[in-house]
Amino acid sequence: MMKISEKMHCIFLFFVISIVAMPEVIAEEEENKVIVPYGAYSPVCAKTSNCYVPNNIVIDEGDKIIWINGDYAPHTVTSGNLWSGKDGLFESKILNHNDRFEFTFSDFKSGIYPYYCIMHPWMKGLVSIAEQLNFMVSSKSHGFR
Ligand SMILES: [Cu+2]
Repeated sequence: MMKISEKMHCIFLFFVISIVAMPEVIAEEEENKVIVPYGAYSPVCAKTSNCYVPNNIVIDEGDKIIWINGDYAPHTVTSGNLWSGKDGLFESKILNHNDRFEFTFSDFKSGIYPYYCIMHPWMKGLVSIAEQLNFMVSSKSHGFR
């Protein structure tokens, strides 16, 4: 049998371990991932805008996005749109099943960047780069005190 003080010691250790282990969990969750789901080879995914999930990923300037092809058909992540074509900002190679494409949005202005798959014209996604709000600057420029 453990003494009460030993039990308390175990509980205390458990909390310490949880706190120490937590930052890693948070870091994992902060990764920006877009999945090409199984079935994106079919135009059905376009009906619910689910050819890239999430369909519109919101990031900050300088963030990295990882696209993963969870489908069994090959796909691409190509910036631009079907009508005007590639805009050359970012482009993956052909991604086979489970292939990844990583891109870091350094030196991008805030705004909405469309992309598509060159092989499946119904596959469209958006990258939205959030505006970097600086409260001090914006309140000064609006004359607040
Ligand atoms: Cu595709």
